[in-house]
Parts: sequence; structure tokens; C-alpha cells
Amino acid sequence: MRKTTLAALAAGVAIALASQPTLAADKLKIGFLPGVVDPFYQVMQLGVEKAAKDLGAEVVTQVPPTWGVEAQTPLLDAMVARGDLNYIIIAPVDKDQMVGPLKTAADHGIKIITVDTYLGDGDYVKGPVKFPLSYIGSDNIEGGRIAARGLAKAIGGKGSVYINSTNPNVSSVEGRAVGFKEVMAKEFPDIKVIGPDFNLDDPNKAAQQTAAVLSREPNLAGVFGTNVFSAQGAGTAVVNAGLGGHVQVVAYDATQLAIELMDKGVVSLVLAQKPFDMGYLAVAFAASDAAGVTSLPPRVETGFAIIDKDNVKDPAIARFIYKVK
Ligand code: T6T
Repeated sequence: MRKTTLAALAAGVAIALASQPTLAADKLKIGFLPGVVDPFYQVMQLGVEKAAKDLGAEVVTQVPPTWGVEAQTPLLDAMVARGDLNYIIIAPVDKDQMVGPLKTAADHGIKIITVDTYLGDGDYVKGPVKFPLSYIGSDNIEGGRIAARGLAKAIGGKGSVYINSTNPNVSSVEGRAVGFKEVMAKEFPDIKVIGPDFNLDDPNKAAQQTAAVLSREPNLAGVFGTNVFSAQGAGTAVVNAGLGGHVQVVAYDATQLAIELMDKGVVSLVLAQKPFDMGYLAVAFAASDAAGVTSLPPRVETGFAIIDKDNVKDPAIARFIYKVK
């Protein structure tokens, strides 16, 4: 869906709800359940809260302290048990294992909107999982392709590159590795891909894993960190090994740290996602659905800002760096 249409939709909902304060106050109560505590989801929460304020919705937020089904499921179950939520906006931490708990929520009459990550194959019309209203997030396979081309360019099209990622079976990071490997295999025959290793969303583990690969692979020319913690760990390991500028890092997620590492020549490309948009639109979708809108798209790709040292000072690009305050 085009941005303008979405903006018009959100504005339309705002006007509709402003003129019907009872609907907003009495009926629209939304649970927000992101994947973990990190700057990406903190910015998403800003989008959720802004939309809730603009549209007159009430939001209950629970953030799992660690990434995993065992952390997210009890928070979800507690949201269902409250009995007062009409919608849950969630980033499912596993594309298969969260289907059951979310189906239970849907069976209790709660409508589900997934943000950032999806269930099943993400096709809620023809795929195996159909009950969510929509997926709003990045096209992560395409993001992986962009990362691959950026890293290949930075290393001159040859050598070994290493993928450090978080967990298996997570639609977002899995898609990034798929797109990355696809482009390397098709377009860069002189690049060998190693990994992914899974750091379980722990930057220290990511740093240790990257350090191990750096010491055993003398030809290592680049690293793709598939999210905030992977890129942070990868960057730290490269700096600690004294290889900043020799081993190039491409970072998914535009944290301040990733930008600092770019300023120092360690990171060559940063992919900024649009978590604010994801959060804002998800609430606008809930409000639209509650107001009777029947044509909401089942998938919305929010796009990227691709940041490098040449455009990082451009305000039109820099605005996508994740700022929590
Ligand atoms: O990269 C984001 C998100 O897209 C991914 O699903 C999980 O990791 C992050 O939250 C960053 O830490």
C-alpha cells in the first residue's frame, strides 16, 4: 500500500474516532507485545503510543525481558486472561510456536495484528496461518539482499563473509539470511558465505562467535549482523581484533552505536527499518477495523532507509536513526 493512502487512512480514522469519543474510550483497548527490550521495539512503542493518543485508544504494553517463546507466551496468556482487550499487536518470537497461543487469543475474540515478525509464511490470505488481520513490517528477504550487495561492494566482490544472527525460526532474521545468501550465490561467485551462527539475541555471545570466526578464517572480509545485538557484537569483535576497516560490517538496525561504528569506518552500511511506522500503523489498523473498515491490506511493507557515510548527515536519512528520547 502506498504511503499516502496509509496516511490518509490514519487521518481518516483519527477524524472518525475524534467525532465518536465513546467508541474510542469504551471499546478500543489494545495489547502491545513486542519481542524483547531493544531500541528497535522502543521506537515501535513510540509509534504505538503516538497513534493511541491521536486515535483515542488505550494500550497495555508488556515487553518480554528476553527473546523466546517461554518469555512471550505467559505475557500473551495474561493479556488474554484480562478479558478486556479487543486487539493484540504482537511481534511473534517464533513463526510456528507462537501460532497456538495466538490462535487461543483469537478464539477468545481478540483480533491479532503482527508487526516486525509474522506467523507461518506471512501470507495470511493463502498461507497456512490465516487468522491475523495483517502483517506490518519490513520485507526482510529484500533487506538481506540489500545487505549482501552493500557488503559485496565494500569488500570488492571477493573473500569470505560471515552471518551472525539471533535465533532460528524467527521470520525477520531468517528472511534476512535467506535474501543475503541468495544474492551472494547468484551475483557474487567469488564470495563464500559462512554461518549463520545464532547468538540468542546476546551481544556478548555475538562478539565471541565473531571473534572465533575472525581467528579461524584468515580470508574473512566481511560480517553481516542481522539485528541490533548481532551487529553490535560483530562490530565489537572486529574492533577488539584491531581489524576495523579491514573486515567490513553491515548492520541491520540503525542504532546510535551502529552509526558510531560507521563513523569510525568499522560499519560500511546500516539498514534502518521503520519501527515507528509499524507501531503507528498497527494501532491505526486496529482503530480502522473497529470503525468498520473492511479493506485493510493483509501485508504492509514499511520499507528501509539505507544509511552510509555519504548520506548519514542528510536530515531526510538521519531521521530514521533509532531515537528513543
Ligand atoms: O531487528 C529487530 C527486529 O526486526 C527483529 O525481529 C529482532 O531484532 C530486532 O528487534 C533488533 O534487536
